[in-house]
Amino acid sequence: MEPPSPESLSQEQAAGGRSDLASSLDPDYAGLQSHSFASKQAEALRQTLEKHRRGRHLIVIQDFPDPDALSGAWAYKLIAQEYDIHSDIVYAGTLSHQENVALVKLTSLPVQRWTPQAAKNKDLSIYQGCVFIDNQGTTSQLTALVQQAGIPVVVAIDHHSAQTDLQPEFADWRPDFRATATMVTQYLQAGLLNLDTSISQHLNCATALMHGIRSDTNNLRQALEDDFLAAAYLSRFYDSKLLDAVLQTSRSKRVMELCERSLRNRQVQNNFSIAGVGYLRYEDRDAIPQAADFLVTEENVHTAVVYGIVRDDSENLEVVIGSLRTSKITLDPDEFIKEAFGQDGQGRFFGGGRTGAGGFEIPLGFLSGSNDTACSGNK
Ligand SMILES: [Mn+2]
Repeated sequence: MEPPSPESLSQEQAAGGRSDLASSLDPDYAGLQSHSFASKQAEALRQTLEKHRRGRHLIVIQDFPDPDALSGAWAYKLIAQEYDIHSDIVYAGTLSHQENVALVKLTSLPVQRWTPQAAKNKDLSIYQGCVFIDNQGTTSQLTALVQQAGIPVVVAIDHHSAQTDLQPEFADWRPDFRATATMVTQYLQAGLLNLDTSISQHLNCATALMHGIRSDTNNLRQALEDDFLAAAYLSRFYDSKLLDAVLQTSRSKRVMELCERSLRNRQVQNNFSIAGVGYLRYEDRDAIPQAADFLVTEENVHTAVVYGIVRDDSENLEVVIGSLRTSKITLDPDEFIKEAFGQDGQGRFFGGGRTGAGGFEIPLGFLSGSNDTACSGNK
């Protein structure tokens, strides 16, 4: 039997009827369908932004932001600026991946770290709205604070499968998309912001978006037509030397050591490679996905899972965190992780994913069986 093509897989995963319709049409027409959907979404976003003119919004990205989230949030901030909306991009965890640190530094990406402790001392009443980009609030420790402060969710733009029943004023969910950066680039193409290469912020943001698309599509190897079209558009504005500089950052010694540990500890069974790396420092947790990226390159391995234990001192608890990487087209990381680990007492999943990649985070109390609700939710 023929394995399903990436396209048909993504259509199966797609929400709503749009892709079902598109799949029955010829490829060119399907492209047009996607285009008109994108312009409809851009128009809806424009109307929402218009309503919030002169407001101030908080853009929340995941605790450990990746290039897709960082660049998508930045482009969104620039778009919102056109409507005199001032927004602050914040994350609660750490920028630990060396490439992400380089991206932020080299492009002067306007992002702020708000630890949950620091966030408690912020005056949140200055924000009339909250925005989630490349996430749905489930991967940020700031979500609870924002909700407690009663800040309404104005916009949510994401390509992960639905994680929660968040009801933003404007929602753009495209689980059949590889990258949020692609979705946001389509807003630019629809005219929400005209990029201008004489403005260095625009040039840098276009470069960041290019990096975001590349990194969420496995260097374009899993890219779909929309990603290539978005990248082609960005190619008019981005700075290839700057992107080169971001990509040339080297791995830290600790990342190398963790890759070595995962290589030593791995167990390969039925094409799955699984490695526990024991305890690691909180700020080194981005080494886990890098180790998984590495293990999945071994011959006869299609899926790698690397996990370790980090201590979250602010909450005084230990958390098992892990990453999954797969090249197996028929394995849906999101489904796999949700099925394997289930939900916590509040119905929140311990993890999720997108095409080819997924991650999870499980407080150790769950594994020791002290949380009965969570355990029963797993069955
Ligand atoms: Mn993403």
